[in-house]
Amino acid sequence: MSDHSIFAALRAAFPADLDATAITTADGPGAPLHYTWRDLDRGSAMLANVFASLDLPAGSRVAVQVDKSVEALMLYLAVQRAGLVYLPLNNAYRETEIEYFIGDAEPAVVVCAPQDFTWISRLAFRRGTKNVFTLSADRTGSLLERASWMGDVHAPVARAADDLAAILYTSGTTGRSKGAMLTHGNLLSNARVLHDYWGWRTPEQGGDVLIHALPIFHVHGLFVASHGALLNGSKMIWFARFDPKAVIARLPEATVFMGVPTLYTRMLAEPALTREACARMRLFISGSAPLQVETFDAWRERTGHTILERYGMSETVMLTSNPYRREDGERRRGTVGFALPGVELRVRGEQGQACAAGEIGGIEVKGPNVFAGYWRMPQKTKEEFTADCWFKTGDVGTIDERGYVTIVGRSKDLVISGGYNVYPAEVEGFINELPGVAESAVVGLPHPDFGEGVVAMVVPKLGHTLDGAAIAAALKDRIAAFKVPKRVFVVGELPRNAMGKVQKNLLRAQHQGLFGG
Ligand code: MLC
Ligand code: AMP
Repeated sequence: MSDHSIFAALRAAFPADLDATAITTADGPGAPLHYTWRDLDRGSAMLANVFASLDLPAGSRVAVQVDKSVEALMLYLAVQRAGLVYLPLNNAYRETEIEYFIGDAEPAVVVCAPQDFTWISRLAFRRGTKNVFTLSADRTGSLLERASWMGDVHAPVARAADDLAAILYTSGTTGRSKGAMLTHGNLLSNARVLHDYWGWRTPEQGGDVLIHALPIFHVHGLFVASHGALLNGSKMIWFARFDPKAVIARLPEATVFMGVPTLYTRMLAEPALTREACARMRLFISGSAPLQVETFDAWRERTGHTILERYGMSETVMLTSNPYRREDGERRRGTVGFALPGVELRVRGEQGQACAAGEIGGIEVKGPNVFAGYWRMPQKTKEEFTADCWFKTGDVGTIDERGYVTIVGRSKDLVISGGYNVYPAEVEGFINELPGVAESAVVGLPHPDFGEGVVAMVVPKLGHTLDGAAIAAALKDRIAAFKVPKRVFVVGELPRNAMGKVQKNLLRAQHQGLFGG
């Protein structure tokens, strides 16, 4: 069997000089800290030896909800090195959300922040998880304590292309959250394609330095950004939190930056963002949410750089990208570029018929990057693929004659706020459980900072009085704060069509200018 392990590929790309700096922290406890490539190798080996010492069955899941740190990245590498399955969890998730993920994925190991140990270990042990460790951003916690007793040599476990590497939970338009199963083949093929397509530079070409300012529990920060730099043996300037002023101050040392649109609009609000600050930069990449054409234009005007917008999702990693090289075409604003090499993308009408160039339809994809299915949901998986095995993305768009893909909307009822996905059905479910609530409707409205802002309309039960702010406060205890509506309106009834379906388009139109977006 040839080895398709994502870890092996990343490790093979480490530079010959293992004592060169791989990562410098820009914030967080003790910053600046300098980690060499040898540190990444030894650290991931020691952590992988912790897993080896636990004698875990093949395919065991390691669920991780911790603050961003270089050690958290090493933990990810260690899970891959040990041939286990990584399950990253957004650190905004609350108890109800975590309980579901742990119950569904049945991880053998859970790693959490020390301050969450009491409640997470309680629910993990109840669900049969035997090992719960802690990891803090200040490099304390039981995981590193255990690792410090371990040897720093570990033979990476070989993996086949279709072996599972990670499970990423994505909420659904209806029902429960689904765990998208990504294989080593998915991650590796995508990382290699992006490495080539975005022209990562060899040391002879001057090399690259990535500013990493995204969370590492979703595709964008974990795979696209981290794999990108590691697979090129490139240094990262590591931000645990995005701070526009601090990031701009480090641009002169960097060549590549990746962000969701909110990061770009927040940097544009800083006078320090100038051509001079960006003089050494080679590439700015945006994704995870639509980049407004105003942002694209303002960025070009201010910095002289044309943002490269790309499109992807948890189930598929990256699907399309605007061209990097001039000879491949221009970076066209408002589009997400071409299907990446090896990715097939088509647009289909509601009856499954092919759409002509420029005609709007559902975006369907195929390729080595497309996931292996939803964890323990064969029926759901089947529904999301066409009979001829194309994955239905739930995004709606067009392809023009040249092959540029434009996303015009979503068939899935999804709000993307600051690059985080919020499924209205999930939030409505939580609202409807609150006392005195008859029903609710959640929509996304244009928001100048987050792109879309979550808003709820709530109908009280007969004889009950409700308060919008109190509803938002009650939700904060139950769901991640980014999902909590920024505004809650108490209304007499919801507009419905003849079929009884809530007309969310009317609600959106009615409140369009709420955030001044
Ligand atoms: C934070 N808040 C948000 C929010 N982020 N509200 C709505 N949407 C968001 N995205 C709220 C918090 O709950 C809190 O509310 C308040 O804002 C301040 O929190 P904070 O933590 O200080 O916020 P901040 O650090 O400013 O975070 C904003 C952000 C962050 C834009 C930097 O959201 C972020 O890093 N987004 C990136 C998401 C990402 O990586 N997506 C990739 C998904 S992968 P309160 O009420 O408590 O004050 C994917 C596939 C692909 O989609 O194609 O890439
Ligand atoms: P997630 O499930 O968190 O991976 O989010 C994936 C979704 O984000 C996609 O299905 C798209 O709806 C959206 N998305 C990602 N990149 C872009 C982009 N560049 N433009 C518009 N939407 C995007």
